[in-house]
Amino acid sequence: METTLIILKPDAVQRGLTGEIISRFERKGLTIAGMKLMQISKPLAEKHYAPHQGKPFYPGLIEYITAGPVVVLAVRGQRAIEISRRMMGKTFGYEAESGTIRGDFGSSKTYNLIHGSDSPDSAAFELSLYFQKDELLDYSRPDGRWVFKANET
Ligand code: 3AN
Repeated sequence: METTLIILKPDAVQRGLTGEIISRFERKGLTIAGMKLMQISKPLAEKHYAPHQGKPFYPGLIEYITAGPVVVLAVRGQRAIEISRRMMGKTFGYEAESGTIRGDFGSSKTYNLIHGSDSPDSAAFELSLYFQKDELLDYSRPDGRWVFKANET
């Protein structure tokens, strides 16, 4: 079982797309283990995007992610990291395939609607940035046994 950090970025909130996007994770069968509406501070954004420091797009990235409220989610399930990345689509909306979140709703190189952790290590680090341990709830969905078959490899 994996838990991944998803952020519905300021453009997703401002464009009224949060319900649509959260609904996609729910319908995929993943479990929402944590969720909050918040404004990301500059220091928090700098911690999150430390690996991108020094890149030409870094200042714009910090400005964008701190520009307005975001919805932060902890999404849980078998292969949750890989599944979420596929659901998001390629980084830029104009390259992302239709059927993905960015492909269906994004056209920009900057405003790409959603962040999702790209590995187990980054998921653990990013979850620790945005959630206290007691904000992640451990429960299972009653339909879960029809989403993931027991002992499926
Ligand atoms: P992804 O979000 O698809 O994992 P990363 O991790 O490569 O993409 O980059 C992190 C964020 O940095 C992206 N979400 C995007 O907002 C921004 N970004 C990455 N590359 C560029 C670029 N060449 N120009 C502008 N923004 C970029």
